[in-house]
Amino acid sequence: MNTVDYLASREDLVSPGISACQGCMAELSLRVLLKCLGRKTVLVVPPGCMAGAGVGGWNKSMGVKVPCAMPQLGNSASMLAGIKAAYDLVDPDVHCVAYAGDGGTADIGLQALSAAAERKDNIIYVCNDNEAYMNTGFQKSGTTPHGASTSTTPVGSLGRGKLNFKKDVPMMLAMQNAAYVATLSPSYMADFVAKVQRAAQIKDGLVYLHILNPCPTGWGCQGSRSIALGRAAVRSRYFLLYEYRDYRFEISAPTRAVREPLDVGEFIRGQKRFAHLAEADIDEIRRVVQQRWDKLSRLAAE
Ligand SMILES: Cc1ncc(C[n+]2csc(CCOP(=O)(O)OP(=O)(O)O)c2C)c(N)n1
Ligand SMILES: [Mg+2]
Repeated sequence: MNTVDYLASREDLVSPGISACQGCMAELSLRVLLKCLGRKTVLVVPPGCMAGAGVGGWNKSMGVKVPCAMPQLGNSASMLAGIKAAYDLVDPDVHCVAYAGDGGTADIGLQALSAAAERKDNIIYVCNDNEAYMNTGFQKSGTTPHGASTSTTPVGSLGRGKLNFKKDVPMMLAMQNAAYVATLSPSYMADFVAKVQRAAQIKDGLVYLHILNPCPTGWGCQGSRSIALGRAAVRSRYFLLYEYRDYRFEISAPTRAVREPLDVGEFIRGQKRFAHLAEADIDEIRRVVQQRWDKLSRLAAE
């Protein structure tokens, strides 16, 4: 069955009326994730855009049609590990899933996530990476890219956006030998669905899925461009699609297909958070994009 027919045949487990922004890819990714995993899923959604949009519930009603709890921003993985331990006594096939933002993953919740990977807790931890603390007003996170203007890395007489480079959380989890690590983009749905289906089969430890979800409100672009931006991120090798399992890296088909990458400027231009960047700044981003690609290519060749 092709991806469109498959998704059309699956139940949408997210309520229709949640209040995410126009063009929010985090909402689309969550809908697809839950379509693939099905009703035998328990969700934790820490504070962030998705909880704020009503996924965790609003005015005594639920935002999703599966059990959903809101952990603290820093303890999604440990709370989920406890939930999983309890469900294992009843039904080990229930998927215990976290859908956490990049701030809650790369910064505040990193210790809990790393500990769950070490313990080999059989949970599915999904990072909704929109590259900043969006729900609270666009503060810089560990995964905000170099050069991006945010409310805590503003552009002015003292600053020109974020100075440091993006933390590479999926690579950290791979180096910790999590059971399955994958990077996903909602702009490449067939690849996205295949990875979630694979994740659902893993029984021997922590699954970490890292999704780059364009955020029109925070990135400063039109909602109608989200899918195209996600595609440009992959085609410029700004965001690399790959999987890790059993000490092996495999570059995924959409990234493998990029023979002549788009210039990363194609991804950057048109986003207000990068509007101040000069060509020399973009060169710096090009250099790191190339380094990351070279590193992944070497790892996948081993
Ligand atoms: C320990 C702690 N610090 C700060 C907050 C306030 N807070 C609530 S949501 C949020 C933003 C989270 O950002 P991210 O995890 O990237 O999710 P997004 O909003 O981008 O979806 C913050 C800082 C909190 N709830 N807990
Ligand atoms: Mg975020």
